[in-house]
Amino acid sequence: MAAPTKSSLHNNLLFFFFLFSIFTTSVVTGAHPLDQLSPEELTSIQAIFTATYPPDPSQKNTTFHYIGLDEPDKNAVVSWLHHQQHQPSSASPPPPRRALVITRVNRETHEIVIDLATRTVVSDRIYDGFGYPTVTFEEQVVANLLPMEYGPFKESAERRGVDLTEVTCSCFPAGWFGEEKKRRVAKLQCFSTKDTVNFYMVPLEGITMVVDLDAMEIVDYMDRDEAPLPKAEGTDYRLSAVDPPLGPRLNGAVLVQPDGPGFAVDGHTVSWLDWKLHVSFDARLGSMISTAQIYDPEQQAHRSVLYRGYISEIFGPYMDPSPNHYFKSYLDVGEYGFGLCTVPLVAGIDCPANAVFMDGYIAAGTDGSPVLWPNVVCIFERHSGDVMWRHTELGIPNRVVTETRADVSLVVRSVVTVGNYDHIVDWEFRPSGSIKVQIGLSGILEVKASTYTNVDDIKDGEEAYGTIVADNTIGLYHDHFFAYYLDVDVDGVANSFVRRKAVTKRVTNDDKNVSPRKSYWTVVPETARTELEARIRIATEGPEELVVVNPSKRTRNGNPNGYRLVPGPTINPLLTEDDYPQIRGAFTNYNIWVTPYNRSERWAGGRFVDQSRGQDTLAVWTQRDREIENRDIVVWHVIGFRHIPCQEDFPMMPTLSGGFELRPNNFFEASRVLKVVPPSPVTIGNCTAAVANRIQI
Ligand SMILES: *[C@@H]1O[C@H](CO)[C@@H](O)[C@H](O)[C@H]1NC(C)=O
Ligand SMILES: *[C@@H]1O[C@H](CO)[C@@H](O)[C@H](O)[C@H]1NC(C)=O
Ligand SMILES: *[C@@H]1O[C@H](CO)[C@@H](O)[C@H](O)[C@H]1NC(C)=O
Ligand SMILES: [Cu+2]
Repeated sequence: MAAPTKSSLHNNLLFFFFLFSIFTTSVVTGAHPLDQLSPEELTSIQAIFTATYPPDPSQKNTTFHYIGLDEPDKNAVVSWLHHQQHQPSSASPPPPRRALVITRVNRETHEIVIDLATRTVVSDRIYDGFGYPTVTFEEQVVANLLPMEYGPFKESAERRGVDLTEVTCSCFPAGWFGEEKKRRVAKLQCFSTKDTVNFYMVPLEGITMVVDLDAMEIVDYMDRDEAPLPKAEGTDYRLSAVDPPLGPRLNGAVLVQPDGPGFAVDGHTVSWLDWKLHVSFDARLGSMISTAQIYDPEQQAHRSVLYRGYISEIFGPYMDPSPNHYFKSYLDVGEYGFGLCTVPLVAGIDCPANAVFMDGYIAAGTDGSPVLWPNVVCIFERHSGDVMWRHTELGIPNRVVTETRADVSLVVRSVVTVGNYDHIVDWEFRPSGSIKVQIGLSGILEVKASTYTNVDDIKDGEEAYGTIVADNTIGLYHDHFFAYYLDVDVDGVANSFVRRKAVTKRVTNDDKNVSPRKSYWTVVPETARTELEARIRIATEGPEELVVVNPSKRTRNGNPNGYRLVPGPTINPLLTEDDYPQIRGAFTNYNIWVTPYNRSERWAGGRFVDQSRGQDTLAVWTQRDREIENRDIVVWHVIGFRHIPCQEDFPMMPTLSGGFELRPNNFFEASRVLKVVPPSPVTIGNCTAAVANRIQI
């Protein structure tokens, strides 16, 4: 989000992935129709593609921008799953495995669907609307090197006293600012790597290039508003390079699970306690949770909760309108690919010692062969040190009753690094039946170089568009919006979205009711009938509880079975609705949207996001105001962080986290944690797990 992408950081990563690109074949027993494409399938797609479109030497080579599972028919997946659970002995045919392939050939974007069983191209559609597919790593690598051979840039670098061997450049999406003409371009800006790996803190301010990505050449050059090169000293974040004295020092700890992990992984299906969920990885969307169900011992059935959940799009507009920065308004999922930008997790640190890792494969670039993306997802039991539930009872004469239970949950994590920003993406499943979704922001701030070194340097009438975070360094104001796709299926697909509004009532005294109270609040539930009735700006609308219910299923006490969405941090956009970035990021205009399920509507910012013109966003789809009552619905939750940088964000940012929760609401007859058996105390050899000591005072 919000970040220069590509860059030498990614060059190195690409190199790293190539080292891993010899893949192994494994036999997957628990195949699931939503499994990501396997390396064998990707290789087979490559062969089918080449057989159908023999290479034409007279033409420019094809580039693959996306290869992934073509979303199977939901009804077919649901009935396959149902069959698996109820008649596991008899085989049920899974829906056909199909791939969606997005290519560019001769400056045209193709959307090709390939059937893997019949090995045929089912359809090949040329997309000639606005917007382009995800930029490939290879394109970025090539584009980022263009300035090194470009005369005007070489002169600018020399004038700044910067050696070209100590320069790295990054591609930035160009966005759309009202231009009529279509041209597939990106912007380039460069940084100094002299004396630091944290080159983002040392921009060659004032230089912006435009590169035509199809012709792969620089077509526009600007060098203006030059500012001094900020100093590299103190920016390097590697422990080995941090200036002493270091401190404070942390003590170590170990996590051991003598009985092994409490979860099982079969193919891509994870079982833990009563939960069963599918975890997959997509080049565009990154990690995805699918067909999450919870076993209900009372009903003796697996009950559906979440058909699919993932980050559908992000929006990261920056607030400096000047020529070198105005275009920074990122839609990273569609522009760069959250899967493509997913990085290998560091065992023991990014994920605890008891984690299990999953790999992904990505096929993109000129070749289209599968490349292993190792350790893209980790799954672990979190022993958080928090309390799952407790009570101390002091109300019974001569007795004290204390019951307390440690909180244990199952976390599915991935890390997406888009240029400077790192996103820690967590899906946490709890014994209570709740799903907590969290995003952590870390990495490096996006800065611009400036003549300012002190707030007193900013004269009246001047704007810094950010905070002076270090000498000659401004951390620009910006927002981070995350649009989550939540295809909630509360015990079946036909659901409704209910807004339980809390309203103040005056106490009316009559003969039967005489109260000294003047007021109270009560609940007025409103079921949203159509899309426009379900759009919510949380900050400005009254207090309400948001619940997805299954209107045909009730508890014995008559309450509709539901799952409640406890919203995350929300901000409202402050750009005007006619501003180009906001037109493209219009899916952030509300924090909640509900749409009828439609397999084509999966990406909140549209299918082709790079240089899109905002014609294919969630905000546009919902204008049809379709019916959403008692049908298969999708909830879109847009959370956000307004980032006013501060000096503690320099030279790197301590993680800032926030999230939301999907919590059972009259889904079960009673608390789901009452009967959860706590873990036995752990003993290793002669040691017993440490128990906190009393501090003597
Ligand atoms: C096309 O690809 C082939 C094989 O990778 C390569 O040798 C050739 O130079 C490419 N042609 C163009 C025009 O890029
Ligand atoms: C499904 O979504 C696509 C894209 O927004 C739209 O063209 C189509 O009409 C939708 N189908 C239905 C039944 O709403
Ligand atoms: C530790 O355990 C071993 C065998 O399990 C035993 O021989 C030894 O005495 C124990 N040491 C202590 C300090 O309890
Ligand atoms: Cu930020």
